[in-house]
Amino acid sequence: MTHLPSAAELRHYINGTWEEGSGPVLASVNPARPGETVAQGRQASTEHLDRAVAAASGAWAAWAGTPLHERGAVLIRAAGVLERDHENLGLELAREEGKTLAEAKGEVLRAAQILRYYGNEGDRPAGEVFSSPRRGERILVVRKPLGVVGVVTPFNFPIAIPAWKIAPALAYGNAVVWKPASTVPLLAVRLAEALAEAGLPKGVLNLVIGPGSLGSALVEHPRLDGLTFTGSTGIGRRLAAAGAARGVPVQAEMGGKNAAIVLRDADLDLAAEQVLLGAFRSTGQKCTATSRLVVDEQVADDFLNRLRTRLDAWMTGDPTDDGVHMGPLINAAAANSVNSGVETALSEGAVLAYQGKAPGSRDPDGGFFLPATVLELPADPAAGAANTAWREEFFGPVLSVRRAAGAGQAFELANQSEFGLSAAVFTQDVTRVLDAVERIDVGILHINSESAGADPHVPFGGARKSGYGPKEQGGSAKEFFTHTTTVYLRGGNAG
Ligand code: UN1
Repeated sequence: MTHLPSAAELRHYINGTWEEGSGPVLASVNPARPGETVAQGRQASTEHLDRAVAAASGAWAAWAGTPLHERGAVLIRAAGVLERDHENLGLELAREEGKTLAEAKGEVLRAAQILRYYGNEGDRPAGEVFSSPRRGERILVVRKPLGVVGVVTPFNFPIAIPAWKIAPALAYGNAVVWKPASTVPLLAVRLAEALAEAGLPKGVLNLVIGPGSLGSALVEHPRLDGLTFTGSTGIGRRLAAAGAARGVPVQAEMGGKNAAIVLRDADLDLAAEQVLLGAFRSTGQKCTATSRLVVDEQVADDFLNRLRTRLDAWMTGDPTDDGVHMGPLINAAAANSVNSGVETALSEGAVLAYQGKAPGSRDPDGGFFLPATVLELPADPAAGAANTAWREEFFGPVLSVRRAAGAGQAFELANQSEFGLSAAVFTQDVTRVLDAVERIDVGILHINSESAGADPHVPFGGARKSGYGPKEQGGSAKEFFTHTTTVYLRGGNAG
């Protein structure tokens, strides 16, 4: 019998001290083996939250007064800690979240890359200088931190998304109170430990683990100066409304219903490989995952056959096993919600174009597995557009297909969504590419690569109702994590 690692202890990080919680027990389980507890502790109470906000509030001015290069050096040291420990952290991430070991280790390294990017912010321009219409004057635009920033993060990237919010928050001189998704608390503890080991001063980052109500209490807190969130559309909109009611800026990165568009001249093997990865890697649990496929009717059958051939070799199972491509959903509620979405789509006229194999769900200790599923939606334009699988984000391994008569119609179908996060276009024709850039209304457009994936040095975020507030990453991050002061600068003796 293999020896299971014992459950790690969950604690909260407040004002530089690791504290036990006082609320109900909170445990994260392995979604591939729900009988296995990965980490356990007690939830933080609102009293912990209050002290976390007070600690951040007391710490931020000194942190903001620390040179940006010194703040960055802490982030760069934390990146080194994650790189050093990425094998172990990757295994913990795969056991707690359910993505494959390769993806999990990759995510830890990605978090390190993000910390390094913001760690070097001191070497980049720190504002702007304008001419003045008056003699003897220059106009400067300088940036200042918001103060105490709340960070609320989702389960699907337990360390990379926290890093891409916390790193810019800290680099620009804010102090943070962080509430991670309660399904992946261990990786949150690991990121906080890495920053503590790197020498982050006490109070600058505070971690409180608990239920969603803790996130609501955070946005309602009178001493909060900003809140950044990634997660579901419903919760994001509620937090944004609560922030607006208090005059607190909110950045919310929410839903997607991202389309891959395969035109008739595409390299079909390349497209099939990329659509497979976009739709099914991480079990489709990415806001950037490909959940809609628009394929030119002239190549649709050929393309779908190539996709099926690849899906036949796509293994679903324990994500820490070799040879597995896709793990479970995060929990039973997620698996049930995806299942009922598929049932509704079928009842509305969708046809099962492919369904893979997944470990049995009858085993009481079995994981929250679902098979990779491809649905072909009704050809009738109104019925296709109205189908649940075309409109709603399932956040699971389900791809919905519609056929288009040429590029023009394909782009129209791709735009048929309230969301506009990312899209992927497959074509070899530069004229079609230029047309896609003009016509497809998304925040992130991939040409001949899958709809997911993002580099830290360029903006990330959606068009339409996918996001609220400034975009993330790259030069965009400062739009949320700082405000500007415009300085009319004149000498004392402008003669
Ligand atoms: C990616 O495409 O690699 O929650 C990252 C999400 C996004 C991150 C996607 N905010 O899935």
